[in-house]
Amino acid sequence: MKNERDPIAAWATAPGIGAVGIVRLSGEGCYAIAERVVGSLPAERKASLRSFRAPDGSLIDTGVVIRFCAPRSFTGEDLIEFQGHGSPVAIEHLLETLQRLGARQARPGEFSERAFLNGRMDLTQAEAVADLISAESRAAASAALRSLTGHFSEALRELQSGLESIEVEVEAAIDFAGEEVSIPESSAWLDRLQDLQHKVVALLARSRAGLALRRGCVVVLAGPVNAGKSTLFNRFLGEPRAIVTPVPGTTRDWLEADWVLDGLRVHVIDTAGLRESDDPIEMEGIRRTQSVLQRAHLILYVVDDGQGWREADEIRFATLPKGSVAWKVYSQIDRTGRRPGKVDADAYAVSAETEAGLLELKEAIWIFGQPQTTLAGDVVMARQRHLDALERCLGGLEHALWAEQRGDALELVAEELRHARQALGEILGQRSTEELLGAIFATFCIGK
Ligand SMILES: Nc1nc2c(ncn2[C@@H]2O[C@H](COP(=O)(O)OP(=O)(O)OP(=O)(O)O)[C@@H](O)[C@H]2O)c(=O)[nH]1
Ligand SMILES: [Mg+2]
Repeated sequence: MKNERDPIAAWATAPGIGAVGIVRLSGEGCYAIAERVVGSLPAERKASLRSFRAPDGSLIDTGVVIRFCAPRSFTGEDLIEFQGHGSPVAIEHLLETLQRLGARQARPGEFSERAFLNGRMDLTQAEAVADLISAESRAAASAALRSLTGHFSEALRELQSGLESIEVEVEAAIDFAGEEVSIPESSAWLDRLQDLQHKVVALLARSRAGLALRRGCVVVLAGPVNAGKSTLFNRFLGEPRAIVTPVPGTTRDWLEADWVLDGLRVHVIDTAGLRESDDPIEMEGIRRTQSVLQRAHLILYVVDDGQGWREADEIRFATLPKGSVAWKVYSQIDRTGRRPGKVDADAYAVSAETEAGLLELKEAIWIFGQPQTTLAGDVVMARQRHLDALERCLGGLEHALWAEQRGDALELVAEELRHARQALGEILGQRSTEELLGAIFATFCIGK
């Protein structure tokens, strides 16, 4: 993303009538523009009363002007804040004047984007600014603040430097291979690698909980074809949203809906049944199921009790994404006569047809969702892209460990470690593309 420095202006307070209306002006040459509106500028960070005037000398408003000098400003550039009366007419007039004098209307999120590009904050912090503004609960605001003040970035940087030091040792072992130099045993860094892996899993859990604060607790229904997932989905929502038929492979695209369960915001997703298939449409559906599973806080792995728990289910269940909780749900028990309700710690028996056992399952989901949406101590505000990158980081660490255990070449281990570290860098915006930044900042509000 090119680092533009031209002066930009925008309304910084919420649009509409208010006690105070703030306009921000930032970029190269912004002092000269501001001087033509208010006369002399006050000293740095000193609030002073001024008249705001149009080029023809007519009065626009009176208010406080504050000057921030680069790099000690929100954007890291020279910046002026005009704090006038909250009159939409006066504010529009002021903005029009600033534009006539050479400033450009800021794009949504452009102030934050500049703050990021000028190193005032990393990408997770810039995102946290937007998340704080749009937080719908105190818990969400508090998690956003935790990210904004750097808790998330710190944890990521710690992981990065831990990984870096392991990489150095692995590289050294590669360089000195075969020479008569004593190199550290691999067990020295293996332990640390495992330790890092646990830390990534823990951070993933904190981030997932943060995402839940924004989106609600995400529950995904998955499992083999014809298990009764869509029927259960419809029962949860209380309406026939998903198509249900006796044909295996009915659901192709995944379906999602918001479900309020006794005051708990749940985002529930129905997916295509999992099986070996040659049908390209169904294969695509199954591929999508796999990607949707990455978003889950809770996975309900549904099987038809009549078919029972099969070996393929065991394998799929064991390879569900780490960091989310998975329960087994034996469905259609009206046809098998199994006792409804809790089977064991993480298994439930239900009938979507007769609703037997549904109450217990819903209660369990409700209890599960609670810590995710209440003020858990160290939750950090996160976004889907953070979770995706953390999952990729974890994948890299796992591959590195496997490669080591299999006795593969150390070059392979080093390569996997590098991937893992790069994934962390992406979250912080250290390796960001113009497209990614554009997509992130475009969702911000204007003036932020
Ligand atoms: N008796 C009985 N039949 C059920 C129950 N749940 C689902 N069924 C039937 O089982 C068949 C498959 O149900 P679906 O809900 O479409 O199953 P699914 O898991 O979504 O299947 P796919 O979308 O193909 O993966 C349908 O004929 C349903 O009517 C149940 O609890 N009891
Ligand atoms: Mg279905």
